[in-house]
Amino acid sequence: MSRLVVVSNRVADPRKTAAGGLAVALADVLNSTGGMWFGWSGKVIEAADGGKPGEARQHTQQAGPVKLVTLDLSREDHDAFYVGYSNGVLWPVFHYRLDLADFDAGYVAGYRRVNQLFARKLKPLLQPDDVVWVHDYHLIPLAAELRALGCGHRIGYFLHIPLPPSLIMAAIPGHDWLIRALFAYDLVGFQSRGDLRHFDRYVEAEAGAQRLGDDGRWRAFNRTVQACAFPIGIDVEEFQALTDAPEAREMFERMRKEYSRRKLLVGVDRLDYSKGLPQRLKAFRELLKSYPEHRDSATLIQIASPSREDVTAYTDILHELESLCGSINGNFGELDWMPVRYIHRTVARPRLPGLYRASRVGVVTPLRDGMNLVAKEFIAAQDPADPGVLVLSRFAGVAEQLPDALLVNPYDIEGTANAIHLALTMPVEERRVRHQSQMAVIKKYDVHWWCQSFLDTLAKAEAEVTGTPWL
Ligand code: GDG
Repeated sequence: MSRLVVVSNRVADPRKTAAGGLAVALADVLNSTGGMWFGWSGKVIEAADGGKPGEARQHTQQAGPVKLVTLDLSREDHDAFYVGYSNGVLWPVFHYRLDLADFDAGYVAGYRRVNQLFARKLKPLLQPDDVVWVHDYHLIPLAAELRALGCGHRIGYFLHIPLPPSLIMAAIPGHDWLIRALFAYDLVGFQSRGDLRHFDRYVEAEAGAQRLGDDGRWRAFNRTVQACAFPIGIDVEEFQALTDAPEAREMFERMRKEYSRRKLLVGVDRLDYSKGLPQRLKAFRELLKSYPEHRDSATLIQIASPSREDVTAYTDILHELESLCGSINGNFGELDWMPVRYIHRTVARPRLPGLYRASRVGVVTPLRDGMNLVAKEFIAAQDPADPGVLVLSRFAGVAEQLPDALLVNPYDIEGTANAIHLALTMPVEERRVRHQSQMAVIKKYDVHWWCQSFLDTLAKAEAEVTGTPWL
């Protein structure tokens, strides 16, 4: 059996399950075949401490059968590669936010430099039969850089965030370079059929690629790549076990007691402009305005865990949220009722399932999302006899899989308020039927399915050995 090498921007210790579903699933595979996880350590070396662009300090640690290899990046590389290009260009554009992108030429140079650095450091660690699985937008050109160094390995790539249509992609200077780099992989995976369609249309129209058969294979730039959709799932069993554990039960009991005559709505998100938080609060305000029967009753608990605080767009959204919460509570609150509980902290993972289960409505309304795992966690944590209702943005990848959620357009504030009202008043029979069908989907397509189906497809992909420099 070949050894699996996972490459991602951040590396998680597979012995620590607190890291959540993705880390657990990857750890399962890595533990069974033995393997290596390679990526950035999360540490930055200042220039004054010897940090130089294009250079890194490397650390190796054995975690059971898994070797963890991490790199400390120089300040200059970190700022251009991570803050600049990854989070200042690719993240906003791939989430359709051209207005927030900052196309500084220094950023793309840093992005390329760090991908070359990763390739240079990884290449000597690879064994001939290794299968390499690269994750996410930080590392699009990694396979191209590895190929340029003569790597003929089987290399797969999974994009966790959406891929926008060609006209949006085209706003990125050098977008053709990014898509060409994807052809250095043997298999490219997307979250949804919608994203896959965007890839297909781009490569056909802009790159003159030729479709080979109906299994997602494309030929261009002297290479064959297979492109498919692999919607990521959660570890349903692990999440249900977490729901039954003491910490979640205690959270559930506490919430039920405190809100005994009220109905809870819950939102759990990283504080990110893609998650549609201001629109969600406005929809909740609209609900209280248009449906007065929910005043003094419906309570929205919004957890917005801190994220990327070194990027300006994130501090702007923080202020907008604080002001919206303050005005809703000021205008609608009573002495003994606060409509919005806004928590700008990370809540311990074992408590989340209890919070989900105590809530009548899960509000997952991103403006754009690759998949969105919170929607699946909310479903997994419900009591099948008295389940809550999911109000879900049609612009999250997960909407393709969950047509029985109440699908909304998050930009339509009134429409979203109406859907929340429907969710709050839905009879238990209908809630049960909807929950049952959603549960069947998330169980079938769980994170183990995702991992296994990606790796099986990669194992069968038509691997080509090449030393062609791609860039
Ligand atoms: C990217 C894509 C895709 C959130 N707040 C807290 C907390 N969380 C956990 C949730 C969930 C995870 O973080 C968030 O997952 P999402 O899928 O919603 O979103 P992204 O972080 O944007 O992830 C996304 C995903 O990759 C996987 O491919 O689905 O579309 O954007 O597990 O529970 N966990 C804890 N405290 C918090 O306060 N413990």
